[in-house]
Amino acid sequence: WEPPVTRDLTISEVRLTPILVADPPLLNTQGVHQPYTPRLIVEIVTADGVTGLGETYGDTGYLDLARSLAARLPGRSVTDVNGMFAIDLPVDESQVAGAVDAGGLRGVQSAGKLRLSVLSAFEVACLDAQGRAFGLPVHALLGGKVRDAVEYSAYLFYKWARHPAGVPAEPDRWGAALDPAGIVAQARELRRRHGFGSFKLKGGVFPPGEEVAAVRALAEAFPGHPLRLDPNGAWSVATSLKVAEELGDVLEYLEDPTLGTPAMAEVSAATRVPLATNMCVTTFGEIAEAFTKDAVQIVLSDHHYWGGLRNTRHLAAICAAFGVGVSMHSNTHLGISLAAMTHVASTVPDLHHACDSHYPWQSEDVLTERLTFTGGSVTVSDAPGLGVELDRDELARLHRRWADDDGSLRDRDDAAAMRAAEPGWRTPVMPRW
Ligand code: GKR
Ligand code: MG
Repeated sequence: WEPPVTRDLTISEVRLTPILVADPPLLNTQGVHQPYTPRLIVEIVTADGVTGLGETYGDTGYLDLARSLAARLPGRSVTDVNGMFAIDLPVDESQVAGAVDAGGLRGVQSAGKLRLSVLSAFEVACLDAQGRAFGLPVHALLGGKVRDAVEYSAYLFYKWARHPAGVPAEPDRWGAALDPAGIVAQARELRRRHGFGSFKLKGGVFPPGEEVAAVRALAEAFPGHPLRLDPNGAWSVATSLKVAEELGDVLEYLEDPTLGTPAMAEVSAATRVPLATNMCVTTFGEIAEAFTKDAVQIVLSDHHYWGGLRNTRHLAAICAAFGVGVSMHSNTHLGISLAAMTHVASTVPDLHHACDSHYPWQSEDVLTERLTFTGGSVTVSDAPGLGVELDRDELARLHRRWADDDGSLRDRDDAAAMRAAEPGWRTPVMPRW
């Protein structure tokens, strides 16, 4: 018998690196993506020199809170994740206001959700560090994978060919997609590059009839493939029901057709099209009302604001108990988050819908090697930790971009980006249609 190798898992240092990442002019109901979007890269270093990686939103409110949390961690262990979640981390209202992004596309913002969105990156970094120290993949730390690959859907966006004139941006190789033919061409290209077998269209951009026509065109181009439409709550109950009626034969589900649990429940009661959400069920506290009213049939987790990978599994267990489906949606993210999503998704038994990912839209990443989709899926890594490595030169370059910014891009603001093209643009009052 030989004694096991003991490691010192005490946190010696936490590094926070805010970055700005290139983003194409993708349209949503609030406006358009800015040419660069903020993300925060978290590194947790142990006394033994093992470094764990995490990623979350980089907007100022998140960054401020991450700084307070980082200061409290040295001396604690990377295995004490529950203890980290119990740290008293006061959030003030100005931080909450600073963290509201894109008019609430991540649901209602609150101090609790802001706190969890920050903690999630630290949880992922702790799990990555543990995995590297023990030689185990993150999925093993979560109880083990039940599948070897996680399926993602193509995330289709209406988009302009370029950011508005005069706005500095990286070159865009995708071209415009502003009508059914453009959306089908985009879907074909995403399928050609990554093999996706299901398609989600971000709606709420054009009058519903035009978006119905785009989904019909997708159904014709890809017969039998699962299709979803997500207007981020831009429609009234009546409009939602009309769209459900018109697309009922081709939709896998409608995602957040209307805003708020009571309105979603009204739609749900009057259609057989399943409803999914990443807007009305975004915290544990919102589950009871939504499930008892049968407002949604599928909850789309986002490990960032649900508070990490363990909470995502907790959510999946609650959904399973209520016969509600679970899957994942995404916000603009890089490879650390895609790896984290893939690890946790690989451990959830009842994952019956492909997750979605913005990753194909991100031309930049902070990894030495990008993650790839094969046949629309990401292979679950069995390497220690998340199985990804940081490219320090790229991290430094994207951080310099953040440091050089005058502050206008450090908080995502899709409405402000839209005003560069349409000076009178205001965040629309919902429902828009
Ligand atoms: O990136 O424009 C976008 C999306 O609208 C994103 O912000 C949403 O949070 O993709 C998300 C969704 O599924 O609602
Ligand atoms: Mg959504």
